[in-house]
Amino acid sequence: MKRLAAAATFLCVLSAYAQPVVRPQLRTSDVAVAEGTGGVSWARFTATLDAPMGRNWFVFLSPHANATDVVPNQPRPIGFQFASSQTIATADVPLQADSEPEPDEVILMTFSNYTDPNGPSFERSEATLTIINDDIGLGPVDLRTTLGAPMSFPIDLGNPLAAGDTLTVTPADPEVVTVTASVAIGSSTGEITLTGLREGHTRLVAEVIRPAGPARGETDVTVFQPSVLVAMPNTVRLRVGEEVTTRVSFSPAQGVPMLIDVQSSSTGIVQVLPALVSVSAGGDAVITLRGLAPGRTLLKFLAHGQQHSTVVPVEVVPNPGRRRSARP
Ligand SMILES: [Ca+2]
Ligand SMILES: [Ca+2]
Repeated sequence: MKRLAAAATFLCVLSAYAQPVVRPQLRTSDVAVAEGTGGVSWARFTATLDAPMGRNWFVFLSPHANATDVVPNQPRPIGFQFASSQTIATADVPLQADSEPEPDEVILMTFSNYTDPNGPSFERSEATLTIINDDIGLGPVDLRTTLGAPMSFPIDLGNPLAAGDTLTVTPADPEVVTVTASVAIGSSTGEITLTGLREGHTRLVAEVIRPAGPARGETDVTVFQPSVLVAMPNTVRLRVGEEVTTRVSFSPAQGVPMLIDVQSSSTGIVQVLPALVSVSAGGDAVITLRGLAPGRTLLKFLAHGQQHSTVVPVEVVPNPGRRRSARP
């Protein structure tokens, strides 16, 4: 019996040497994706095993703690799920797909259990995710400019402009505005200058074509005729206690509502209601004046954010009816 047992042990040891345990090897590649714009976008890693694991097996793929563009606190873990006979699996990383221009982000993604002796052997312990900026900032969201007057505003590319990059800024309708862009090589910010060629509306599109991927930004531009403030009537005469209305508008009309301040040089002679009015798009605003005491004053109408103003002389005369009624 002893001999038989010894022979069996010898055969087992021999068998173990003859069939060494071979762990499958896991391979994965680095990934580079454009960030995306609006909600959440996804970066997909693919991992391959050179042989099936023979059992279900999962490995986490975790972004480095400093990663800013990976959506945190996901309900489902990020990683590779291999079924028993499976040799290829994918892991999707959720990205914050915002519209902010920002530099490309390089994130180290680490396998959670790459030292597990019961898992596969890992070709490497981490992979790199590069999130490529796809956003350009173009100053205000809605630009308004006066016909013929050059206007400048900032442009932000997110990444420094490289010599091999191509920056273009083009209007959808080249008959409405002419545009020049100025960003120095090695800088991420610069200036755009546009000049209104005719009244109208167009969309401005900025694009940087880089070897790693394009970035894009858009804004709306509206070109107006130079306009002046017009008050009707342009002189006012009223009695003490009397109320009259005056109207103010832009000529030519502006395409958006505009705020107008109304100031009186003597608040004791005439009361102005209201002192701040909004001129509707393409329309006018109504101001009520009430005579307080006999005298002369000047009403000044001032447009917010523009150089336009106009002045209306006002005369308040005594009210004979009131004088009579005041006598016994
Ligand atoms: Ca984006
Ligand atoms: Ca962004």
